[in-house]
Amino acid sequence: MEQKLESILVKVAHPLGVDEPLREYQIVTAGHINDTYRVKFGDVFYTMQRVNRYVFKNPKAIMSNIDLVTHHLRKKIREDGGDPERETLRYLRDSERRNYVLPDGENGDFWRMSLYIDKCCTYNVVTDQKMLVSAGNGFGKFQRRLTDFPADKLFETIPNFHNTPVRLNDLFDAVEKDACGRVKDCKKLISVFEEQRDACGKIIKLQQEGKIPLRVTHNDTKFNNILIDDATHEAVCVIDLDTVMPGISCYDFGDAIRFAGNTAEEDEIDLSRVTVSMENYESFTRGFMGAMNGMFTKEENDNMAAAAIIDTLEIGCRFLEDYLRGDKYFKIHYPTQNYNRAANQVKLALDMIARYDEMDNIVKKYQ
Ligand code: GN1
Ligand code: MG
Repeated sequence: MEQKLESILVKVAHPLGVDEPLREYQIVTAGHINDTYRVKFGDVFYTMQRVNRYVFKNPKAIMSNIDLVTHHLRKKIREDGGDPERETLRYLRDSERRNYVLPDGENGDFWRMSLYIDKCCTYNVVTDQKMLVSAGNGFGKFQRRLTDFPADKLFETIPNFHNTPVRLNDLFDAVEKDACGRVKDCKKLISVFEEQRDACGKIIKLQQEGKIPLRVTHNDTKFNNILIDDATHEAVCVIDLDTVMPGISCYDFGDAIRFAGNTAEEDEIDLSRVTVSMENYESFTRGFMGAMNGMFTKEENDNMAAAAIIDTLEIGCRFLEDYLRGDKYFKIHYPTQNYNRAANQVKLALDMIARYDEMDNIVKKYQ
């Protein structure tokens, strides 16, 4: 084991009341933002994370949100006859009830530690439709259980997180600055964002006009942000609660489709493999809409399919912006990965645009 990291893990665990010896740890590679480790102290497994302070300017606000939301969820899960220790995250606290540790002082690394939920795992690609219906159901239930949560108690941890027009403005600003001289290689992708710019503002405009409600949403509903039970393939627990804040339900649907509806991985380079799987789309829709059980408004239902397209373009735009600015936000494992991710999302969005009617009809079937 690397000495330095090992001693940091011990230093973080100690104030959280974990004094057993550190037996093992593994790096968890899923996720583009935080550093995640699966660790074992004594006989017990935990998840430990170093929160990315470049992305999250106010990590204490995130932990306050998580505290309130998981408390509310635990109550709801209990009422539904579920197991709150398995179906939502439990962060450890220090003697002053803080659910985080700053081992090197206020401005140093920001750590947190949660109980590890065993006998389940996450998937990057969908291997089984049952998992997907259940994941849709899990993300839907997450929203349903938060419908009576007082949203004004939550901090907006990343402003304009799903404000697609603002995201596009940021991209065009990066194009103008061309900090790394990369614009010349991205002309084709940039032109797609220029063409789609107006269409991308549709949902946020409806929300601003009061026609689509703000709800408490997850905002990062990737398929690998829900734990799936090893034996039953049922969704167990929604994880990665960093971006839970007031948002638009359609984007939670759209983001899930962007990831789980893709026939290839998010950074697949062979774009002929990148298409929207209608089978995956329908499975997720069935689970998600079923869990919300008619609670969406007409405007929300009418914009679910459009949100899948807009969200796919939005994330593509963020990957491209990051590539143009020099890969400061999303972790990369090789130099052009953010470019490849952007090209992948654009290809997927164009495929969705061609199949919009089919997607919209599937939502109508389950609304
Ligand atoms: C990031 O950390 P992770 O991998 O769950 C990002 C999401 C993007 C996603 C793209 C805080 O999520 O918004 O949709 O990558 N999270 C943040 O895969 O920016
Ligand atoms: Mg995340």
